[in-house]
Amino acid sequence: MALTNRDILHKYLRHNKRFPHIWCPGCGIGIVLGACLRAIYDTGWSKDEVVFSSGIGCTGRAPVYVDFNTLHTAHGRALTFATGIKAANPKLKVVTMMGDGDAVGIGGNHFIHACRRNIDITAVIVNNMIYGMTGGQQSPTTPRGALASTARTGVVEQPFDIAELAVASGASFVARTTSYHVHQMEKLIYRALAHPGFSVVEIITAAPTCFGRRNKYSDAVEMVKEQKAMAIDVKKAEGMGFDERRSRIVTGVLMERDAPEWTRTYAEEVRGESPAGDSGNSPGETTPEETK
Ligand SMILES: Cc1ncc(C[n+]2csc(CCOP(=O)(O)OP(=O)(O)O)c2C)c(N)n1
Ligand code: SF4
Repeated sequence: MALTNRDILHKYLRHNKRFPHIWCPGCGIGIVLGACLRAIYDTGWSKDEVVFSSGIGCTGRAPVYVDFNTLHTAHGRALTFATGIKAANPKLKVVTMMGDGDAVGIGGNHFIHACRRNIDITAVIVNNMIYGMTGGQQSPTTPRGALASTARTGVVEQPFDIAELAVASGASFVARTTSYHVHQMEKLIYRALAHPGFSVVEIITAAPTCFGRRNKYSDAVEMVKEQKAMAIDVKKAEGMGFDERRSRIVTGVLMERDAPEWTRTYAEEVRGESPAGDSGNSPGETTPEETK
């Protein structure tokens, strides 16, 4: 019998040892973590074959609370550790949860190269558009004009579009949603986990304390209502020009394609192993689709 949401959280959270958690009331990071756990449950993977890693930040705290093989590493280095683990043991299912600063600020170079390499890791990026843990400094995704502790009169730079950056850098599965769209979030994370290559799910996330308060949102509810209003499905956004797309949150799957996966290519071309090699979702192994 399938577990309820509550059972799934109890199955995977280190609730007896590590709680209470550090996240503010209304922060979307817990919503994203819950969706990750339900998606992992749906894959049928055992706790022992999952590696859950992060860098540093409020988002980076997530692995502390979950009962997989976990790594809480250095700011911006989540993908370097994840890459090392996947390279050493391609059978492991490696999931990395990062904040926007972790992923495309200090870790930006690692991010584009993980995309280019197309290594079979799932990157779940909580884009709350600010450096949360350190008190609200401008990040590479803070919108133009938004206030931050390091941008007292408003940000004067253009933000990165993380999902578009991932597509341009070569990631073979790229999707985006928001902390309002919880069911879509869970489905997209599941599809990313099932995808044999570097998969990215960017989640525009409400951070009421570090972004909302400074930018005059009354509460987290107002923030997620705005996400709902700004969201547009990727198919409906197809005819839009650059500026119009940038004024909305384009949601759904932006890229999904077959492409050579790094651990398989390495096994075949460097180690001389047979094409059926030992990458994460190799033929003959259990895939999420089979276990669903
Ligand atoms: C090398 C290094 N530089 C800076 C810091 C300080 N620091 C810790 S968390 C953080 C920002 C986190 O922002 P983000 O990655 O967006 O995650 P969030 O807290 O918003 O979830 C910074 C700058 C650090 N720990 N290590
Ligand atoms: S400081 Fe910001 S990102 Fe961190 S838990 Fe609070 S609301 Fe969330």
